[in-house]
Amino acid sequence: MGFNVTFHLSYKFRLLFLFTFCLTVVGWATSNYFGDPVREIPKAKNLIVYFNKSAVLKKEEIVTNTASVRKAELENCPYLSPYLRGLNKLNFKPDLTLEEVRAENPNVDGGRYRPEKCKALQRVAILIPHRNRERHLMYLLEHLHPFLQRQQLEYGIYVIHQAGSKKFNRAKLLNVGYLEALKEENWDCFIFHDVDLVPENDLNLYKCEDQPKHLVVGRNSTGYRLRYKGYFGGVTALTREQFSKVNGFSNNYWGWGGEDDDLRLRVELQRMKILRPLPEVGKYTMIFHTRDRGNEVNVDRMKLLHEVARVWKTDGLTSCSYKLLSVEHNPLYINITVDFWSDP
Ligand code: UDH
Ligand code: MN
Repeated sequence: MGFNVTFHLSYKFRLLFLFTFCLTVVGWATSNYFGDPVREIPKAKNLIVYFNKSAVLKKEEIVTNTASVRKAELENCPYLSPYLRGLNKLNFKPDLTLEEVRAENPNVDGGRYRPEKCKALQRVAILIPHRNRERHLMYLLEHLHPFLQRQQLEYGIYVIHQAGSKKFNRAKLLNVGYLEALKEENWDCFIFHDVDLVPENDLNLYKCEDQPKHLVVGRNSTGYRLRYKGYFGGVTALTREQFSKVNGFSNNYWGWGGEDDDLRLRVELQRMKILRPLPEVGKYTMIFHTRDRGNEVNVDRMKLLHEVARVWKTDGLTSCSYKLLSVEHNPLYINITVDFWSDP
């Protein structure tokens, strides 16, 4: 009997509990509909954001997965890009800013780019010796980025900046550019590029051939004619191997002139031949400038040119010492700053 009463009581109690519980649940559930709408909206929003987040995450996973698959399976880009336009009249807007150039090139990341839809035929490092030519650099970047993208190249633009105000050394800066660029990518091809020469024709391909290539056949300032027979300055293209075979540039040309002829002699000593595009293709506009302070004519250049055959093996990439001050990945180019004057 005692057992029965306890059972009975506990049964009633359980019924009451169930009833109260149901009321609470119904109350809570309806409060979602009848409660303060302003308070409820963030809840719903959070829920949507949460679902979206997980959906986005999933999407990203899919994208990265297919991207890695795609990277392995990407077909080679065609020998001639379908985006080429040929000769183009250049226009240098006086009020252009670097910010605008940046906005026009959203696909460039830290000075580098690679085509999305195909595997580039070559990975190309553009090396630009630089000091105190910021406007020229801005115009070159403005034209070069879309130009190289139309050529479907994988590329990086390196600006090698000489610190201080002592004599400028274009050749040594380019050696530094080669050595430093190779630390972050095994580039196939190197384009040694004056900051003030802007290519007019995108059929002038910024890639390397089986022989060193000279890309500036003519510029506006010389009536688009080769400056002199054998001229090998302004813009040149050498593969990683071709440049290393000649031990790079000489490091001993301080001030203007001779270093490009020196490189030509090194190339010829290795029995390589210089290639050039057709005159219509190898056209450049040189942005007008006068001679820079710190880059006065090098009066020793003839003497140095007579020694190339004797010294090329010991003067070049293998002996290029420098003080690296910084490497910055700017949006549109990689800036390498060096000092040559604290060498022992
Ligand atoms: N450069 C600099 N800063 C300098 C000197 C040279 O950035 O202070 C770089 C730059 O990339 C330039 C390249 O080195 O394009 C070659 O130097 P340059 O443009 O002075 O050589 P170029 O042969 O002119 O074009 C020489 C003097 C021109 C005098 C014109 C008088 N008619
Ligand atoms: Mn110049």
